[in-house]
Amino acid sequence: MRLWGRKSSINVQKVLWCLAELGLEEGKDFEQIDAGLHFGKNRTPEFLALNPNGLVPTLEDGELVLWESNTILRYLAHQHDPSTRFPTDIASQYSSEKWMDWQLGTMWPALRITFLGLTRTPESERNYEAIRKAYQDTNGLLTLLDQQLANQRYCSGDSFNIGDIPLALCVSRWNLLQQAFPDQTGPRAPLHNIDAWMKRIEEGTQFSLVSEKTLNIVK
Ligand SMILES: N[C@@H](CCC(=O)N[C@@H](CS)C(=O)NCC(=O)O)C(=O)O
Repeated sequence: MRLWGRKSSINVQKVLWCLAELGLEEGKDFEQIDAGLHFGKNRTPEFLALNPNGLVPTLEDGELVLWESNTILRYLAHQHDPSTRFPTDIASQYSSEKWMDWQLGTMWPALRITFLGLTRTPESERNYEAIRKAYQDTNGLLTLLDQQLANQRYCSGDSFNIGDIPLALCVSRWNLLQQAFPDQTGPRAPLHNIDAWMKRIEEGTQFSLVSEKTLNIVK
């Protein structure tokens, strides 16, 4: 397999983390190619032939080419999880799917405004009102996840599932942004079930493999 994408991208991190959970090793089971932002490569004709969006991550597995990070996670779990690291009973699977769609369609679009505004936009061009509002909107959205985690240990039940991967990467950015830019984000909602879930994830999964790369982005 070949994974195109820089390791600082949230969407590439999803895939790297998932590969690690499945016991797949860089250099042995897959190769990773830095692409995107200052690495470039994602607008070349060769890359656009793989992914016409010109975005990372893009995964090649033999003849199959996939893009859309959450779809790549679904594929990897389906195709490369002989030990069933991720629960596959129908209730767990579709609860996990639900949170993955929510992450991509609802939560990240809000937090992305704060993230890009504070980390990728020159200070003179930042819309601080929009940045703060998006952060506060994310506080409200994450309350839904916090409520779910009051009754169960992970997003889809009592076992870690692929849906936890995109959620935890967003929550990690939500935490780090507030720590790095408290005046611009405003307060972080005190969501203790999310805190306990993040601790379980930090201690019981391969999260640390990708989280270091995130620290550098928000500094
Ligand atoms: N919905 C897509 C979004 C992909 C996306 O926006 N990727 C960003 C990085 S997180 C990208 O390629 N940006 C251009 C770049 O890095 O040059 C996914 O989940 O894979």
